[in-house]
Amino acid sequence: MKNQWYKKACFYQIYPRSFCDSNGDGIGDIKGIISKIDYIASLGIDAIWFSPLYCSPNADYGYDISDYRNINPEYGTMQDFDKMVKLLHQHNIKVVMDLVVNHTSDKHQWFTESRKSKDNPYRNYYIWRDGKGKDGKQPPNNWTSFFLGSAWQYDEMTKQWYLHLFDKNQPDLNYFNPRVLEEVKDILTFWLKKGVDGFRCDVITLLSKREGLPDGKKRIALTGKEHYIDGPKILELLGQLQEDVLSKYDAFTVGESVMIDIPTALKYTSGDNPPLDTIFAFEHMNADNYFGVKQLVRKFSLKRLKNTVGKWQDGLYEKAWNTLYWENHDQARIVGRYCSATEYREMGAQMMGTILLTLSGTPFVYQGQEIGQTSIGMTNLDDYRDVETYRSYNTMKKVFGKKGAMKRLAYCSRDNARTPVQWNSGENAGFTTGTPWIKVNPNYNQINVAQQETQKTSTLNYYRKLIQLRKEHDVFVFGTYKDLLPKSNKVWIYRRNYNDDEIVVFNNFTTKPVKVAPLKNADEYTLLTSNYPNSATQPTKRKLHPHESAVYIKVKKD
Ligand code: ISL
Ligand code: CA
Repeated sequence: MKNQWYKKACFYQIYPRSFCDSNGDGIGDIKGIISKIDYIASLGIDAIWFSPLYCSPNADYGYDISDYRNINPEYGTMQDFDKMVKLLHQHNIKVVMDLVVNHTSDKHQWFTESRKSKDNPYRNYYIWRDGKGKDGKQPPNNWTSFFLGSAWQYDEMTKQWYLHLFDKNQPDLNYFNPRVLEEVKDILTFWLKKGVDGFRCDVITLLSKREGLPDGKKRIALTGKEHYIDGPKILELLGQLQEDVLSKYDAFTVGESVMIDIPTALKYTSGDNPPLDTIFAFEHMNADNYFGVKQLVRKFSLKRLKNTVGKWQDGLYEKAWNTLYWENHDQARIVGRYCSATEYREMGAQMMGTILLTLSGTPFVYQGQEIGQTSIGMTNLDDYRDVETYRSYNTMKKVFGKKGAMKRLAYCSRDNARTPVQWNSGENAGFTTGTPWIKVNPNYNQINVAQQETQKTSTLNYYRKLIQLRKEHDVFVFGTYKDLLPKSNKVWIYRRNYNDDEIVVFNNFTTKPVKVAPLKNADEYTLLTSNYPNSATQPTKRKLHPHESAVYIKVKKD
């Protein structure tokens, strides 16, 4: 029987480049992480997902891997890594690695070999095709990249095109070739033998492309997606990884699953030996855009968010296991998206934390979220570092003009999440003594760890409290979910039941007081926690404060 430790666990995500720099080169590193282990442990989290630490030319900062078995020298050595894992394990913190195997870097030896000639032994590790048109100068099909533009790159050397669903420096691996999966098994085994506890599997549902690579239906974004999202052989590939490697180590997996619906999620995560333990779904991150395209910014709607979250809470309940997240290295900070970044900023950050930690699924807290860091919203194009940001800017400026494009970047660029962790009010927020690789958010004087350590009511201490409560009350983890006011676009009030336990969570998404009706038998409940010092002690008729969150628990009679 598999050990399902992850169900009761709370995760922390570290994006190493921006966490803490130990040697003044402006780049976060493993020694920096080691120096913060006591802090990480003090959060009460049980596991860490590390964004890639492997060797990478940094076209996509680690999501383009040139060596799967070594640590990026910018981050340290394998000895540093081993030491970090040992220390984390001593603190009972599990280590989950990023597994990026839809593509490699174009500097990976497999690819530098592959492109040399059509009969190179590595040719078939990637997806090469002849172009269309008289001289073969048109891409083989109409698929577009996640980073916009064609998903094909022409290579002079052999006069063929290779597929890249992401940047042109990230050629897609060819899973039509069974050798490739064998290589992945070896990579997994290598890290599992070192003692890591599992993998966050990057864009894992894209591995299997449809035979013949047919043209896709034309769309605003991701033309071709029906031919590789949840593709024909994907479950078989994942099944093999489970059977031959992962199950032998009882390793945990969470699969990043772009654009899948609930029935598809269930195929991956339900049943006795599911291909994945759990997935990251995306739908709930689209409450402020049109068609799931983040650049098509739209006013946030609480109703949209609640509908989506509710659907997933119910859809997976007792069938499969869910994850919960608001932030990661690909999302702008949640403060400023789903709650106000100006008025009642801290209350909003805490409200989003309350919801994250009182729903069903495994919560993931992204570095800096626990202090309510906000998006930087840079206005100068040169200050951006992210490849996706540049590619999306180039497309957007044609549609929205330069100004419109910059405005959208400021709102949704991935670099919003990649500014350094704000440790204190010293130079560069205490992240580095050198020049940071990406700008520090200038608000570090108001928002930083050191200051929040000293305040009882800080967002940091609020997260700690909620993480602790989740451990103490199984109803937080395993309870049913019911939205008590699904039609409201102002408040989110839900009830959760598990055995004889019950909690009711109140959240005001507006920055104004909102009147709420009393719960039936309000006097049977008591306040467990809230983000205001003066929340009502029982869920009676009253006004919720701006961005107030209050968790009530039903008192047991005996
Ligand atoms: O961030 C996105 C665009 O806003 C997403 O479409 C993102 O590209 C998608 O979620 C896949 O993300 C993962 O794979 C990418 C990498 O750039 C992301 O950082 C990673 O999380 C390619 O490896
Ligand atoms: Ca460094």
